[in-house]
Amino acid sequence: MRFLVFKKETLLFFLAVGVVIASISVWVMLKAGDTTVFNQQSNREIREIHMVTGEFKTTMKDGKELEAYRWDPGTIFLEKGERVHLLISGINGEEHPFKIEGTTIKGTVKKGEETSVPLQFDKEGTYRLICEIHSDRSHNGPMIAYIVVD
Ligand SMILES: [Cu+2]
Repeated sequence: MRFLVFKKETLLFFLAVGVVIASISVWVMLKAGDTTVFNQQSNREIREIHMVTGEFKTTMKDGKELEAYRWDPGTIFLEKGERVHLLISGINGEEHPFKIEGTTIKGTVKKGEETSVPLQFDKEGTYRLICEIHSDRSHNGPMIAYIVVD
């Protein structure tokens, strides 16, 4: 009875072919992985949240007028790490210079214009969007919106 015997050169050839096939397989799997990640990111659109500047106004019995500027909606919710474009439309009030507490985000919303504010938070928490000239009751506010990140 004879066993199948290969020459040393033949064995080396098969070994080399095996290594090449394994390498190509690994490369294809990695490329497929890359593509999947890429598609997930590009298919995931940046969510838009729309906000307006509004105004509450009333006249008291003694004729005195009260008014408060507001961001509307007054609370928005984001997931941690989520990318959002906050689009603020200036309706009431000539302009509203704002900042977002705990960040370097600043800007101004002007009447008749839309201000785009890109948002992405790495930490959970409640961040206040504050109008710097209508920050409290004595300045026709409080014009504060709450950005809740969880
Ligand atoms: Cu304001």
